[in-house]
Amino acid sequence: VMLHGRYHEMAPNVVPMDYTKDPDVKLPMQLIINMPELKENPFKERIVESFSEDGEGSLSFNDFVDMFSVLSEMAPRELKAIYAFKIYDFNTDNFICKADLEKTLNKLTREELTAEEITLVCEKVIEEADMDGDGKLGFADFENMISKAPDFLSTFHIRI
Ligand SMILES: [Ca+2]
Ligand SMILES: [Ca+2]
Repeated sequence: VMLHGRYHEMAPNVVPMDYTKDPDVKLPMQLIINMPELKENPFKERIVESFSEDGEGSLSFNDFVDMFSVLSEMAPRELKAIYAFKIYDFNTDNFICKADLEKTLNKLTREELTAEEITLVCEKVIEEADMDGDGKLGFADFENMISKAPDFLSTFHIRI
């Protein structure tokens, strides 16, 4: 109920109060990423994109509810891990490679590290987490990584 209110208030002229008829309404990414809960999140565009069923970043009310349930502090860690993996996999090849991890770290550290520092950290993280030795992180490697470095999940907790 509260989420419907939030969804409605972003575009009162577009979002009906009555959802019993399942209206075909979507709100553009631009509106969603400006919500106070997301505005400061360095991954906001990636987060919204990964919940957008049409893949273009627009969210139906259902997508919107899914997004908040994964981001909520009550969501199971495993579920957050699945989405974090998806979000950090910038080139969507189902692996976190060195380039994905560099982008991730740049965002997580808000570009406070030098390029050399980022490269060093990435190499170290991959070396430690890469259990099958293929030089990139599959989902099992990724879970291994976040068990050692829970900060990788911290950006996926928001209060609503
Ligand atoms: Ca990738
Ligand atoms: Ca691997």
